[in-house]
Amino acid sequence: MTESPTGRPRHEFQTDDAALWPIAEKVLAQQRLTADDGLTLYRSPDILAVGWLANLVRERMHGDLTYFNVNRHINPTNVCVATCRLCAFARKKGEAGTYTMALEEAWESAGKGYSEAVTEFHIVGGLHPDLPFEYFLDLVKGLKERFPKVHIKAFTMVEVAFLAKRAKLSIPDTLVKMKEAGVDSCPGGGAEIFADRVRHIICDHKIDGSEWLETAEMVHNAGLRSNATMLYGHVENEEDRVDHILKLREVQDRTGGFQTFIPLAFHPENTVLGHLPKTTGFDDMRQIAVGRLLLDNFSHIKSYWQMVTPKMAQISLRFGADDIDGTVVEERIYHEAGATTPQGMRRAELERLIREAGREPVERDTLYNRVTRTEDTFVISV
Ligand code: V47
Repeated sequence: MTESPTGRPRHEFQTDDAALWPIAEKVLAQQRLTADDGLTLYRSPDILAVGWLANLVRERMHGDLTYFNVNRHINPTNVCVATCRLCAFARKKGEAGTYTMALEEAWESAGKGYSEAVTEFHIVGGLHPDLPFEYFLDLVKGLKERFPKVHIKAFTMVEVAFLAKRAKLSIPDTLVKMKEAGVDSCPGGGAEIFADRVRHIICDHKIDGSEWLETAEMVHNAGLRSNATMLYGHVENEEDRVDHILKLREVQDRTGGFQTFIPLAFHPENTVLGHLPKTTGFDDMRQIAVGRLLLDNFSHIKSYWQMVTPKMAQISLRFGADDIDGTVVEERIYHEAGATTPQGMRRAELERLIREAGREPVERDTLYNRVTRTEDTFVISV
């Protein structure tokens, strides 16, 4: 029997899968895992042992603390020049069902969730062929003017690279303008899977994996933090997943600018890949655990409840996750692709999910500072 980082007694590591023993030794000695270790973790039949190891690391880093935030999603347009087979959200210009928010409309819709005093606007949208760069800068400026305390997490690496091209600016110059307008950090989308073979199938015509990683590095060098995602459960294999995670780890070694890793479970409905099966609970939990174990230089692993369901997000808090994202008023991208989860959740419900998993809820802002609430506002302790 040993003592866990939370002070509770813990039984020793147990498994019938001999291949996990050398990995367990490394994890206990806090040594870095290799690509081969990653493959072993993906292939092990003993999911509970893999989860035990990831939980050990999670508790070593965070004890019982489990983060969530109060945020609102804004998707300014679904018009997109890319033709990603993975996506059910985007439409071609002129197609039925397209929308583009007028700036006033976007600012007004942002205010709708304000009764719970959101601390973050999460802004992700299509690559619109005609909207000028100024539209996006004005969108952000207008939000900052109206909601100066709210952190603006806007534009994935794919959008940053696209807007730079449209504005005929370098990426660093584009980032300067975004920061001046009020962008505080960037979300982690668009990473998908970095391997070219997979990217050609699921998201051809988008920046390639190296460009995504280079853009992230430029974002970090510009003094902005960003997140990292991985879309799994489509045509990728275990080697592709390990390759993706280790490429993120390499960038993080250089910049330290990633805040959290978010595995995104593929939702096939209404996409060109609609014939593919949905991910299973085992795969979702394993993905969280392998992410936690390989990404020794990432502080946080987020289990995005919208993607894996609130119930699985709760279980994931014992498989390596220390964050379940936020209230997420009002999600569109996964709901177009068949997600059956609610489009938002109240703060109290998130806290209950976390408490019932035996963890301690901590409301955070986007940069993982603790948020304290009074009646209708919030205070951030840095
Ligand atoms: O890049 C699109 C994914 C991403 C589907 O940084 C799909 O905190 C599953 O950036 N099934 C955009 N996934 C969302 C994003 C994000 C989400 C949550 C948290 C954060 C963060 C960022 O959504 C895309 C793509 O990988 N996506 N379609 C689909 N059918």
